[in-house]
Amino acid sequence: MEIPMIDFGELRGENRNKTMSLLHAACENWGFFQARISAFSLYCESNLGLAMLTEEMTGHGLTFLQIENHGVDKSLMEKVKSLVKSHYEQNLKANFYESEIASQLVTGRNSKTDWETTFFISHQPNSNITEIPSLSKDLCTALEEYIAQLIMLAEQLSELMCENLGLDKDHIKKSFSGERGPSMGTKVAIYPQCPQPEQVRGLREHTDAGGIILLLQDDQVPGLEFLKDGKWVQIPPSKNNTIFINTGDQVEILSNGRYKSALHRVMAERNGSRLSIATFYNPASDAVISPAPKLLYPNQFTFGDYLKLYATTKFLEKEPRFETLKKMAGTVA
Ligand SMILES: O=C(O)CCC(=O)C(=O)O
Ligand SMILES: [Fe+2]
Repeated sequence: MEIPMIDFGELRGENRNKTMSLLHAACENWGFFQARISAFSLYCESNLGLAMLTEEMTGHGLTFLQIENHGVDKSLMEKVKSLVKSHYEQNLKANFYESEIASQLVTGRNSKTDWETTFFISHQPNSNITEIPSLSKDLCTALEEYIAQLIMLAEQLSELMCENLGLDKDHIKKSFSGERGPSMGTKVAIYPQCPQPEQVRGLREHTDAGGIILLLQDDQVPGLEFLKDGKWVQIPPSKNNTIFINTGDQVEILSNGRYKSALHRVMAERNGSRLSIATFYNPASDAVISPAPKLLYPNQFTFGDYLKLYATTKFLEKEPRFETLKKMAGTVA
């Protein structure tokens, strides 16, 4: 099965409508897709992004030209992946294989554990990156640069989803904002090579609690699977410059069920350790979530009132009739 691929470069120019339709269909029918992006497409699409990018570049001594170059993004991703792998080898691997999770594998009592080793970085509203034990300065810097780009991508995606849903383009962002804006965080994970993968899952099946999830995953070792039409679909390792994206429970609620959060899991693997860096664009903990009023059917009207309206609109489209009913809500007798 071919996983939908959204090319962000196509969001400018003549293929925009086609790409927007592809994105909408991926959100409605799959709940996940892959994105081909470049720093250039991010920079072109979003004014906000441009401001942040400039700030970020200035902060890290990058020049404008380098960021415009498609290759920079790719090499940053490669750098992040390779530094995370060394960090695992040096700081996490030995502990993992000595841990209770690993020792329980022998006794076959693993149904309630996940064969993974992780750390979580929060970015917004507050960063905790300096508190994470043993992160090298290089890894810290690379992660911060990478994440700054992902924040732009997440916001851009939230706007595109709003546009496809017929909402104001900042609807998701506003809904996810508590006092201090949406929450963003990154889970850095390695699923260590597993001698008995049939005994345990890398990560048991679940849907994600939050909003939009952007995943940079291993380019060699597979493991991620999504449920689609009752069947588990294997997501192949990500080659080149692709990011894998899925939507969580809050997007399902906000979109009134249009964009469903899909069930997924990570299989443990016998042949190699799998890297995954998942960035979450989530509501703040004090954000109040509800389905977008525009996406709700009219409610609380009498059928008698409906019929009165119907009498004059029977041969017209039903959608404007529904909108009129919503405006009448509370005013009907
Ligand atoms: O590691 C992955 O590929 C997926 C991780 C995931 O589903 C999660 O952390 O919620
Ligand atoms: Fe997940």
